[in-house]
Amino acid sequence: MTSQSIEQSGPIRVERDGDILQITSDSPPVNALGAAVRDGLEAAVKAGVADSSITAIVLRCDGRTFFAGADISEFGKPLQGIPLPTLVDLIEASPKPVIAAIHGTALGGGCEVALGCHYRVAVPSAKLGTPEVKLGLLPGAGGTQRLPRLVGVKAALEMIVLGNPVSAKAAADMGLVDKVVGEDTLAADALAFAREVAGTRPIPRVRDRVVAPDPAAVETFRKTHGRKLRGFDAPEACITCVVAAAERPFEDGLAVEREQFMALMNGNQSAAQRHLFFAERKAAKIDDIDPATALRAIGRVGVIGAGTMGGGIAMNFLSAGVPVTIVEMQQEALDRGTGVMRRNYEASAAKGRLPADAPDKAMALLSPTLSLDDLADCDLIIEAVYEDMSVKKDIFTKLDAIAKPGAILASNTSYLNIDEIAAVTKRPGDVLGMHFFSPANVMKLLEVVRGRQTAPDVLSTVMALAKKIRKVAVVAGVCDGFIGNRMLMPRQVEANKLLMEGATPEQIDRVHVAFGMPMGPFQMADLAGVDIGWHRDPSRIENIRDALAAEGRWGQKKGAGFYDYDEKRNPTPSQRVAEIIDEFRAKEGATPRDISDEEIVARTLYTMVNEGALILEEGMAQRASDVDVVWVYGYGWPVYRGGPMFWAQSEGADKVVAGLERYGFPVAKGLKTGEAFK
Ligand code: 3H9
Repeated sequence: MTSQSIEQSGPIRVERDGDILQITSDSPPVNALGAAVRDGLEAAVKAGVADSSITAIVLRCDGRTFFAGADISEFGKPLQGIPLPTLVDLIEASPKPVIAAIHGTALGGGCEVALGCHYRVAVPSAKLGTPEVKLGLLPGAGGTQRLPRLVGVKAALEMIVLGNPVSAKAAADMGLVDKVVGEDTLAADALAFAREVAGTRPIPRVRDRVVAPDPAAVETFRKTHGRKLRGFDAPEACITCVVAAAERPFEDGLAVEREQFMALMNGNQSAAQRHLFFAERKAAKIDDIDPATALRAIGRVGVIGAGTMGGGIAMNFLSAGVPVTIVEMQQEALDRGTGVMRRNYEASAAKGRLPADAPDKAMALLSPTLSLDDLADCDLIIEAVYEDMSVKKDIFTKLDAIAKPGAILASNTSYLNIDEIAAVTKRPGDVLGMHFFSPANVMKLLEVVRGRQTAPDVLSTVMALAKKIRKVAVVAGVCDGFIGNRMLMPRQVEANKLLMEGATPEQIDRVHVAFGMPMGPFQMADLAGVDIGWHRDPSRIENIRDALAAEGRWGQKKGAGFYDYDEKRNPTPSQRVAEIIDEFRAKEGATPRDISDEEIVARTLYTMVNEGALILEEGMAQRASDVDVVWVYGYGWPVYRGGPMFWAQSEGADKVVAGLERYGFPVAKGLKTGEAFK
């Protein structure tokens, strides 16, 4: 390249190559469109337009990505610099063609900047998308009006309302990208492209295009995705804007977009979703460990147990290209477990979620064995057998003798004491908990349990590995049930007490579903199995759950649990369960009374918040936002409520405290002092 006269102003660099002006942003880590970037772009574009020797402008970014969006950390603060929509309009109004040269991820405002440009070229690995909906927002810099004009209503709905990015090739197929260029020659190819189009008149502007309304596509979209989007405000606002793009002139559509965007931006849901965006990233940081700590190399992982949990855990690593040795006690169980894994992969490939050769590739990395001794060359060994302390101690004693020095030894326990397990080894510093959630190959959450003696580099290594296998990891301390299951306990206890006092399973579940949970406590019991944890002694009936289990009402799998189920597993309230509850009430002399929904909220949700505050007080979680991440990613707490601690704060701590006091619960100090929200 023969570039001349390089000028740098803040994050924006401007250089000439003959009659083409190249504008490059260098704003790590992701070239977010903060005020300095926007102002620099404005000045550079204006300079290019004003310079009569320039015939076209190329816009690109240094570093790992094209603009990944507006700067989310600026939201909710007073606006500084040129607004992004104005900048996009300014680019589009340029009388000289502007070409976006895209690598990495052109997301949100980044995609909107590209849409304001007159042409878009991209490398094959680039991705383009409008993920604002995942932040409870919509593309607010003209994206809802320009994207449908370029790709049609159907494709725009998919991109804007679901928020998933598309590949450069898919973008080219739908008309969003004009040319896919060489992976390693973006700058040169973009310049060459700019020379080709420099003289084109009229300049193609997306705003001048017309898109036909497509009510059928809107209806099909709603039918297909309505359930998944239940409770969220942003998807409906996105649909309104896309419909406006097809039905109204460009400027009117922009006005609709602005109004909808501001309503979302000022609402609670977006605040909750933006909170989670940063919470998820903060969770990866360990307060008292130097981020530069050298990590241990993990070349091979061992998994003990090829049941549902062990198999799911192993799949995470195989999918990430890490070889796994999996151990079972019996050949039959080993074959069954590896068979399930293969079938899971094949089902995903059949649905097009994985390339056709992915199942073979993943399974080729798996070494099944019946011998623990084969774990000797593993760098990380995860035990995933059933929850019994003596069994776990026995395994860790054996592992201590087998594992190579420096290997990390992890237990997948969901509540047992990691320190007690570590104590049977001569290397407690190498031991920690890795609590996966079922199905382990699907659920995003990983609770990483830090034992009293867990070494800093062991913890850091596992947190980094979690990112590699695409989990959201949260550090928890050693306590019964860690963060997630510990908070489940008060909810369960209170839900059962409420039944005795007069509530029905349907009422309690309804309140939880209306709140936004995927299901209520009794629906969850029926799905997981009412018999889980049952002592299997039909003569010992201590509570309603025992009574159900003793009658074979084990939940959905038996067609009966807290509800009756038809052959399609549709639930109906059960007369028999009502009788069992009545019998228990009579036995305990309980007189049923009317229970309000508000009481259910206070006793089953505020008590969880209270437990979260205790967890923080005891130092079992690093920060309130970690508790939120656990409940959102592990238990289906509604994303738009930001997690239990965020929700409590937005409800008002005073209200939560008053609710807890009204029903006689001792209130955690942190809820009164505000410490519970830090
Ligand atoms: C928008 O554009 C609205 C407009 O339509 C309308 C405006 C009027 N802002 O994720 P990573 C930080 S809404 C600020 O770990 P990766 C992130 O916090 C925006 N900061 O990297 C982290 O900081 P730290 C629409 C951001 O490689 C660091 O960068 N765009 C932003 O795994 C690294 O991030 C989106 O929603 C941002 N926009 O993934 C895209 N993005 O190191 C959001 C990132 O201190 N971003 N940071 O923890 C992403 O999806 C991913 O970050 C990305 C990279 C895929 C780009």
